[in-house]
Amino acid sequence: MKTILLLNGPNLNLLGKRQPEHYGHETLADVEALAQGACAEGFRIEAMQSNWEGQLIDWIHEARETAVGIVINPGGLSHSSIALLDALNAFEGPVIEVHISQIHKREAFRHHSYVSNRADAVIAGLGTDGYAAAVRRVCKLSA
Ligand code: CA2
Repeated sequence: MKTILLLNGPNLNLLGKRQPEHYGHETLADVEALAQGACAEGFRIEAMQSNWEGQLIDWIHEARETAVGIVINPGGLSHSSIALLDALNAFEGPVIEVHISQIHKREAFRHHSYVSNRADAVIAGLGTDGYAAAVRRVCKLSA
């Protein structure tokens, strides 16, 4: 079985509980189930969420040995974290960045993502469907 690491960053544990106008009504558990359902045969999802930058970085380091690809919604760290970018640069497989909302239609400070400098694809504005598209892409690239 090949493992895809699904990483969600700060505040995404609140999905479905607040701000539905930006992030919809689905919960993080719904997103993780959606991602698992999008896996091709022979792939599985390992889903993690943290509000801590260093924890996300440690999981990315571990993924160097355990995962074929990473699907990541870095949350607000997208717009601030060079350390997260550096960690992803040390990972060799495909990295797909997902944003539930269309960040380019929102405040100017959300328009730039450091993670996009490493990501093999960036999906924004598809709602939670973006996670399924990202998982399908990793499966295709890692088949
Ligand atoms: O659109 C996205 O997925 C974002 O990555 C979400 C981040 C935001 O900082 C990015 O600019 C775009 C915020 C995640 C916060 O999620 C919440 C969900 C429900 C309630 C409150 C926050």
